[in-house]
Amino acid sequence: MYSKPSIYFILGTQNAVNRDPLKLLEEALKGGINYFQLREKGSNALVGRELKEFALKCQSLCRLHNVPFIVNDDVDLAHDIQADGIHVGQEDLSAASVRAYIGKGMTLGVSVHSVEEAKRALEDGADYLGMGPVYGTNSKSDAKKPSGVTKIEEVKKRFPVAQVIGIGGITSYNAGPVWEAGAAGIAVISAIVDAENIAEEIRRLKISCTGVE
Ligand code: 3NM
Repeated sequence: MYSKPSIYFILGTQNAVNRDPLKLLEEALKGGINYFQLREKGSNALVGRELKEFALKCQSLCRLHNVPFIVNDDVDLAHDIQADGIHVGQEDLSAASVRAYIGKGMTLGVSVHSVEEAKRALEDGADYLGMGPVYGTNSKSDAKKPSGVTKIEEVKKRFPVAQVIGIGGITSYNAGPVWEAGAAGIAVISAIVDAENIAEEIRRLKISCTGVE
């Protein structure tokens, strides 16, 4: 499903302080991202009708560029607006119950941190596994200790066909080992949000995979 190298951009209004998140998303779409996840978090997070309106705007932009639109955590919102996918963590609803709710047509991503969690997520019907943090990150307040690419290697060894997306502190400078560990994609927030030239950073993120099977 995930053609390598997939660049998976994650964004919420909290990541776009003093900036227009829709402009950031549009630039990233024009730059060639392959997936987009709306992840609205924190004390100032949009909720209710405002969140839905914002989500619909993100979804329209993604559709224009033919990029799947994935919602983090909020299964009801994803279902309501017919998102292309939903991503859940270990603390959220169980992957099995999410899969039962959304049916087969929607992509299901699950964050995992070990071979055991990966096994359960795959049995529960996950289409891809988010694995991180690979490196240190400032974008997730409750992030676990970075584990480098070791966990990705372990999961790929046990489940060679699993679609793994590495996440956490990844930039075009340090993405190489993540591809080498077998990731099909890398998910980023700050590499794109903080880039001086978003299209150029996306190009470099893709090039960082060149030569890696
Ligand atoms: N999840 P950045 S790390 C959303 O480890 C998220 O599961 C993580 O942002 C995990 O690219 C993370 O700025 C933040 O480090 C990724």
